[in-house]
Amino acid sequence: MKTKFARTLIIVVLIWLLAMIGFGIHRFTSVSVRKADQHAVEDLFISVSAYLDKNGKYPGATEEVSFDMDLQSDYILMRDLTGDRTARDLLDSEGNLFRLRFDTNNDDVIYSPIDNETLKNRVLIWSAGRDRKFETWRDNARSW
Ligand SMILES: [Ca+2]
Repeated sequence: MKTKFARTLIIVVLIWLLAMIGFGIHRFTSVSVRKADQHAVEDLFISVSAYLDKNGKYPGATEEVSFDMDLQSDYILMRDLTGDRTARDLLDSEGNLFRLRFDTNNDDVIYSPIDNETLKNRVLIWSAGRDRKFETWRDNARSW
């Protein structure tokens, strides 16, 4: 009876250990930034910067405002950016829109969405990452 209990206990512990190892591997692989999303962020950053240089205003930003605007890579922004009336939402590999923050009050400072520190950027772009959460940053692609 005692050995049967010990054997059962060993099996339960082994299953638990294997589950923890599996969970650890899953965690390890899920924190890295997807290369495709990082490339998409960089391409979008280049497109927005080129649009800004050419037009003297940010895509999707209607007029000068006293605050920095947050936008998403939806079809409205992509239509404005590309000039293509059939433009579609730009999605990351998890199906989420990218987020963009523009220095639309033109003070050469943007507040970081990570920690609210001031950054000397005109454009910030980021993704939600593999976990589809914008507030968890280890897996998010970003432009800065
Ligand atoms: Ca995330």
